[in-house]
Amino acid sequence: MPRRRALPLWSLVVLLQLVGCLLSPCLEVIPTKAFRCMGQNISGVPSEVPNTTQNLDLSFSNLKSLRSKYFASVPELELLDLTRCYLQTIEDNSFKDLHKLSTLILTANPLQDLGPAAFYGLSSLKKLVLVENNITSLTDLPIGHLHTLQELNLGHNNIASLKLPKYFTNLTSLSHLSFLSNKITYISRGDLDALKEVNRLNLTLVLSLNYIKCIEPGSFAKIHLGELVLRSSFENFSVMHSSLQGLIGLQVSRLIVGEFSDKQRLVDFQNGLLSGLCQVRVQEFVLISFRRFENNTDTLFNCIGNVSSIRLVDLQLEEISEVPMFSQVKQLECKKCKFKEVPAMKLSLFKELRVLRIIKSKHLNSFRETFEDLSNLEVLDLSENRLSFTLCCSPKFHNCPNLKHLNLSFNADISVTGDFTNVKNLLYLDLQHTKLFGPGSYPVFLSLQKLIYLDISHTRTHVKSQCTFCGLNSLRVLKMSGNSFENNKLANNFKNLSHLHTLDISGCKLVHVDQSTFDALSELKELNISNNKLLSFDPVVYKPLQALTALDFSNNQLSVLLDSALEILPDSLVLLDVSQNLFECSCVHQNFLKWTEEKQELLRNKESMICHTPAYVKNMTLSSFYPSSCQLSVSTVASSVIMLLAAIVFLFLIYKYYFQLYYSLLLLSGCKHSAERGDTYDAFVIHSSKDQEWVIKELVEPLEGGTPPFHLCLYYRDFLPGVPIVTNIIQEGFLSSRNVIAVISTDFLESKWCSFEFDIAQSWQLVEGKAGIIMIVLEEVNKALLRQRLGLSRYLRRNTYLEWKNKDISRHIFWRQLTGLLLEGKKWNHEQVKLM
Ligand SMILES: *C1O[C@H](CO)[C@@H](O)[C@H](O)[C@H]1NC(C)=O
Ligand SMILES: *[C@@H]1O[C@H](CO)[C@@H](O)[C@H](O)[C@H]1NC(C)=O
Ligand SMILES: *[C@@H]1O[C@H](CO)[C@@H](O)[C@H](O)[C@H]1NC(C)=O
Ligand SMILES: *[C@@H]1O[C@H](CO)[C@@H](O)[C@H](O)[C@H]1NC(C)=O
Ligand SMILES: *[C@@H]1O[C@H](CO)[C@@H](O)[C@H](O)[C@H]1NC(C)=O
Ligand SMILES: *[C@@H]1O[C@H](CO)[C@@H](O)[C@H](O)[C@H]1NC(C)=O
Ligand SMILES: *[C@@H]1O[C@H](CO)[C@@H](O)[C@H](O)[C@H]1NC(C)=O
Ligand SMILES: *[C@@H]1O[C@H](CO)[C@@H](O)[C@H](O)[C@H]1NC(C)=O
Ligand SMILES: *[C@@H]1O[C@H](CO)[C@@H](O)[C@H](O)[C@H]1NC(C)=O
Ligand SMILES: *[C@@H]1O[C@H](CO)[C@@H](O)[C@H](O)[C@H]1NC(C)=O
Ligand SMILES: *[C@@H]1O[C@H](CO)[C@@H](O)[C@H](O)[C@H]1NC(C)=O
Ligand SMILES: *[C@@H]1O[C@H](CO)[C@@H](O)[C@H](O)[C@H]1NC(C)=O
Repeated sequence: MPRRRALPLWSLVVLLQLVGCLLSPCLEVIPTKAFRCMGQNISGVPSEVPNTTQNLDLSFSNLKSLRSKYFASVPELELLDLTRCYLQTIEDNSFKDLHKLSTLILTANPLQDLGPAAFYGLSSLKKLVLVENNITSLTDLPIGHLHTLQELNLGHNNIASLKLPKYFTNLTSLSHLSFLSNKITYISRGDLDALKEVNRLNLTLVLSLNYIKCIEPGSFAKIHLGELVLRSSFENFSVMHSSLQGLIGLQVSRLIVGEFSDKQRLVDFQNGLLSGLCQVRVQEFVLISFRRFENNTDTLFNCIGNVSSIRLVDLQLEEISEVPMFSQVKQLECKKCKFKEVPAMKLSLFKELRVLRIIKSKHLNSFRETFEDLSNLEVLDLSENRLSFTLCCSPKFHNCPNLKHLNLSFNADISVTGDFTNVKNLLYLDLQHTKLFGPGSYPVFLSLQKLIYLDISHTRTHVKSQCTFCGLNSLRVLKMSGNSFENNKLANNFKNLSHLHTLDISGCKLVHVDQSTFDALSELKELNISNNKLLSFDPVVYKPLQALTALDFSNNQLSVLLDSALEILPDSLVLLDVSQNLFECSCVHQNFLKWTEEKQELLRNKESMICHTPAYVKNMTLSSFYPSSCQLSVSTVASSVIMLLAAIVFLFLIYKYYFQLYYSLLLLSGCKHSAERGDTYDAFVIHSSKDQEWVIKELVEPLEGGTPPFHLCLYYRDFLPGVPIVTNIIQEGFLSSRNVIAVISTDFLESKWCSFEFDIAQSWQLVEGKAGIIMIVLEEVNKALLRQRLGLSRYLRRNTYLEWKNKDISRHIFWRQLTGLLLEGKKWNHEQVKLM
């Protein structure tokens, strides 16, 4: 019957775990803190969610309804996501135990039945998301007791009226209230009265994507808001025009009006559209996404001329509209507009302007006009356009003495003349990623004595002139990565930049740095010289940089940092990146390798510090190379010592037990070969040489000459000459004989050789289990000694113990026994049979 194979216990356990994993509905996002159990058909919090959980995502599960104390098992919850859980009913006290919950998300549930105490217990709730919940009215929403609520999102519902119920006066922390994409059509006086009663200066009210037909004038009177968003809220131009009139009396920090570019209802911007805003107090006005501005946009600024900040975003505005007299606008931004020319003349009419940005306008390529008399202008940002112009920069500004920031980055190309007289107070100049003509060839920055920040990265500047940065005596930050230097070397280019704190010369194809290059930079804190082709870190060059805190030397061709280099690194250094160099991994550089081990906190990107040579350790990180190859750990030393000792002991044992080992080997080889060797002899005779006479006379002659004849193996006669005696004993004696006859006499017992042979015989008997030992004891033997010598052998079943007695009758018995024993298992050959 075939034995049934038992499944080992461990495999069962593994199997169970595997099944458990597959069936487990919850993913542990942060151990013991955050769990995601999505898409389950469950009724209740899954049992594997521990009571320590703070963040639980049950979205897309089939919950249908929530009962009282549904979440009792997870009292630590701070965020609960129940998005699309098919919830229709939330019974009273469902969230009762969640005193720490701050965010509750109920998006996309067809709520029909909300108990009046549904949200009881949520004493810390800050954010409630009731998006897409089929809510039609605010009146019955049981949230009046949520005093801590800051954000209430009611987007994508069917709310038709903005009439805020009385309970909103309780929501004193509310700062964000969204009705995005609802069905609000009329806003009437009194609707927002609840907002009047508390001094809510900073509420953001979102009414975008509604279908507002009318805002009754006075609805927003005496209301203070932080932000009001009205994007794609009106059906048509005339409705929008009259509704904005309805905002009269509103005071708002930021008013955002416009469309969504993908949900555009109103395309044209028409004259007088914003006339209603004359009655509104706005600090920042944002007009967003209007496509067509016919030629009648001259009223654009009519009612917003006194707003302190205006942002015009994504407007296809080709020209700046007429600027009202005495405008108060301090900040103006035009982003993604359609200007072709920098409208400097018209913009110069905003006399109060401090910050002007015209950015990301892909049609803007010309700058010919001049900014005039903008005595307050501090920041001019013309970045990310397609500007291409010459005569930068003085001629573009007339009487703009306060200009401090000029950003011309990410444009097409600019020719810099070196004339900065009209803007000599500049502090920040950013020209990065714009192709420049001028810098590098001659000292264009000479007059910018106050400049503290200069970015000319990636401007295709080729530094030929040693005086390229002359005059920049206050400069603190110089960024010029991705450019190039004459002969690919730094040669005294930074003399007199003694206040420099940050220098970025990464990716400049540098192969060499001259000795005195950094001599003036004693205040330098950050040096980025990465992505070059530098072969060495010469201590003499970098020694002057004694204030350095960060050095990026990555991606060069260093093979090692020598001791002298490590010594000059200042104590102030907290960040050093030497990754991606061509390190030579050799224990010759032990000091450096050991240093990298010790400076864990200093070094960045250690995983990219990789051996380059020799080839067999290529791609190995330094941190794995060093300890394995150069460091003798205690355990390696200990194990080596142990192995050495073991070897010594082993050799000693071999020396001491040479014979035993040798014959064991022979025995073992004998084991293999015994089958092949025939039984040449009937018996191998061990005896003392002193008993040789007895052996010949009493043993050999009668046995070999008798009938049947037996063939004995005798060492003096049958051993092969020139073969070691032990080999002979084994090969000729034991392996070729069926029996062993030990002739035991006093001499035998006293002879070392005989004892040795006898021992072999015994061992052989044990190993092979073959030859029996026939012990012939001659009379005069000391019995005690005999017992000691023969030990247990006497009693082994296969051994025979014969006593020789010089009496006829005893001899007869002796012979019968002996021949009987020798006959056992004897194979006759034909000759012998014939002879008989
Ligand atoms: C611009 O407006 C004037 C009247 O204000 C009108 O005569 C002219 O046709 C308009 N031009 C365009 C291109 O709409
Ligand atoms: C969800 O489980 C309920 C029983 O708890 C069962 O009646 C229902 O058919 C299951 N729904 C699905 C989609 O598996
Ligand atoms: C969570 O459960 C453990 C027992 O499972 C209990 O000892 C511990 O007090 C519980 N913690 C809370 C906050 O309920
Ligand atoms: C929304 O609620 C109304 C009743 O107030 C119901 O007739 C309608 O089916 C619900 N819609 C959805 C999508 O659940
Ligand atoms: C407003 O808060 C008060 C005091 O906490 C409370 O008594 C009242 O019921 C709340 N109003 C609503 C509509 O929940
Ligand atoms: C108003 O809230 C906005 C965020 O909604 C915040 O950035 C701003 O600082 C707040 N203003 C005041 C005066 O609290
Ligand atoms: C604008 O919408 C209102 C309300 O739907 C409608 O009465 C009016 O005729 C529309 N006006 C235009 C110019 O389409
Ligand atoms: C803007 O302010 C100036 C003076 O501060 C005033 O004369 C002008 O009427 C104001 N314009 C608007 C549109 O409020
Ligand atoms: C200049 O503009 C670019 C692009 O908007 C911006 O990344 C950079 O920080 C600006 N430079 C300064 C000095 O503000
Ligand atoms: C070097 O800078 C100092 C002020 O830091 C200034 O006085 C001196 O003229 C400058 N020398 C040159 C050659 O620019
Ligand atoms: C050095 O410049 C390279 C780009 O050239 C940049 O990736 C790296 O982050 C800079 N290093 C530091 C420390 O800022
Ligand atoms: C080293 O890594 C690079 C990229 O990871 C690989 O292309 C290259 O064959 C690797 N070299 C060796 C010797 O493993």
